[in-house]
Amino acid sequence: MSDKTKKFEKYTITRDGQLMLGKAEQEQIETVWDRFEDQLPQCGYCEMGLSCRNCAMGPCRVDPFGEGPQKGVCGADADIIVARNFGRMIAAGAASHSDHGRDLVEVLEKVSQGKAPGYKINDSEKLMRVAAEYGVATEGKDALTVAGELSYAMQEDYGTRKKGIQLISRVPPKRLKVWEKLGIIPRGIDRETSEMMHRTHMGVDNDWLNLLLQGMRNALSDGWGGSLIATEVSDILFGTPKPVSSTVNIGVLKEDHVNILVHGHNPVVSEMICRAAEDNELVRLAREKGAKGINLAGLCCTGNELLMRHGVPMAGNHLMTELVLMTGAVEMILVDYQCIMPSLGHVAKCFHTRMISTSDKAKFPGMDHREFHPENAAQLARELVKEAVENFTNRNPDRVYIPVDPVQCMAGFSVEAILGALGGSPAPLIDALKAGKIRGAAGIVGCNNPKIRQDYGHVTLAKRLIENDILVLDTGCASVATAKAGLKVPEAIRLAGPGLKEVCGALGIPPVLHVGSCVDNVRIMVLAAALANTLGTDISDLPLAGAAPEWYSEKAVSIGVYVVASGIFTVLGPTPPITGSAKVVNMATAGLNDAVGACFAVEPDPEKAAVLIRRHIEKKRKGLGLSSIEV
Ligand code: SF4
Ligand code: MSK
Repeated sequence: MSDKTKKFEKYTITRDGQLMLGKAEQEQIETVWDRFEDQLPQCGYCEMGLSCRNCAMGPCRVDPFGEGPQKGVCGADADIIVARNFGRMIAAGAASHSDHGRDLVEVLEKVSQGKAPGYKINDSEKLMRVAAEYGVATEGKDALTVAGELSYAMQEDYGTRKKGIQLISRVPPKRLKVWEKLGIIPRGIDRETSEMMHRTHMGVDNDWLNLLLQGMRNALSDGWGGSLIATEVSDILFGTPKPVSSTVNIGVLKEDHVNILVHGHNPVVSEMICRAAEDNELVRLAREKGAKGINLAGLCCTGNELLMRHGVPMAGNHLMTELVLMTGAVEMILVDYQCIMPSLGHVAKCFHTRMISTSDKAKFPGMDHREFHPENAAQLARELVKEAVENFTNRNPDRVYIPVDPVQCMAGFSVEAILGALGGSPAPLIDALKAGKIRGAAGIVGCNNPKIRQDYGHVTLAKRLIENDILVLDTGCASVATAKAGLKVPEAIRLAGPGLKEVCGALGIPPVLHVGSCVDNVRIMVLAAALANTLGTDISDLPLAGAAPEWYSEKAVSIGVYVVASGIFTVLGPTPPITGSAKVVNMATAGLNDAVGACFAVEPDPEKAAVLIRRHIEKKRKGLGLSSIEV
């Protein structure tokens, strides 16, 4: 099949992706790329953010060439419409992360009440630390009592009447002053999203700049609120990640095993499946059915959560989720929520794979719905793994196609693990930055998007940065891309510049560190804040940058905005739908510099994006009085 796969090189740089696209074509199974091509040309008004359907007087659109209408029926012009649309994207993204966080807090509460059999406190040291941040008295109290009080305090944070959410206490004082001056200190987590939706209703906020300010406050309620809570509570319940070795790509599936995949974002379900897949009785049953055992693997971010904490292999990122089904070797995929294409149930019907949805918030066509709650999760996970095992006998061995070998990778770089590798404090990292061995650090985050050749943006950018002595920290689908490309093993230092090679070599770590899932972008923010606090400076003064080379989701918009509002320059691959307003574009790509000390750039070519990031990092080095080079 390999010679026939040449034409798929324009879709993906991955060998497994190309080969599986060949199988899809052979079996005439539609993929995300087919549907993308069917949509072309996509609506130009929508691409520019110039269409509005916020009320029933519309839908309306503004003509970007100045020939057609310049205002919607209500009188909203291009600037208002673009800013409103962008604000709603942020609200949706912030809501998604924050609601994910809330689900974890509710599990923490049930654990404290003894109503969540199978779940427990895994990191009580972190529990006590975070509880103290929330003002929960911990002395003389047992972990469950503290967990109950912390969960209450966190739930309060969602609707707090205080002037700011709790965890902005981690933000450097200089940054807080910036937010204070702009009036964008995030108040309650739910409040900011709710207010964003209110302001974008017809006839409310019709000042594009005021809308953008609320957009930043809303995104900050995600980054320093909902997402941060999601990460911290996941660590408390399931353990704070430590460096771990594993494997990645479609080759992690095993022909002679029952293969079960988890997909989505929230570890509440996948952790239970992980435990059930190790159940001796179920492994024995798998052997009785003719398999050698049970093989659990991940997809997207719930996979990242399991990879980070348990070294569970990773089958693929966003655009691999349909293709993995075409191996014909998957007995069951369990999904929770976010980034799960509604097409998956239909693709699965072409094979014996059973698709299971698990959240009351996320039902899908072609999937069986089996709802997880903290009370029933352990039991239900066992039942479902048993059903997956029983499904093994329905597999057609003649259709099994797992054409590649897996690639080794290392994951598990939480802030605690990074500081641990550095001997307990950021000081060695700061020394390496000062000495110029490491020029700076960049976070590469976000998704795949069929508009960009799959993984090309992530991998090319990461390679260019590490070869120029810039440490890369990545999350989400970006982290899976660089892992597949072999950048997440200590030996990858051969691709790094001399300084980064020396530092990573001495520590035995890869030059591209896997920091976690989408919500775990906050780990990068927390590390940046810790660096700034140690240096007594602001995050925006540090030689740091962010990039989302293949982003697609509203969550990525919220992430990008809270990263920039926190002071980190960020380069986007795909253009956000704001080009219909010159004012909004100018503000996002330049004006924000004056307001928050950072801005966005848009550059779909990762080679050029790398140059932008290197230039920015050298500029920041110069500002700190460190050696800098001309880029
Ligand atoms: Fe049209 Fe204004 Fe209604 Fe939007 S809010 S659909 S621009 S009338
Ligand atoms: S899964 S948000 S496609 S990173 Fe987090 Fe990947 Fe983007 Fe979803």
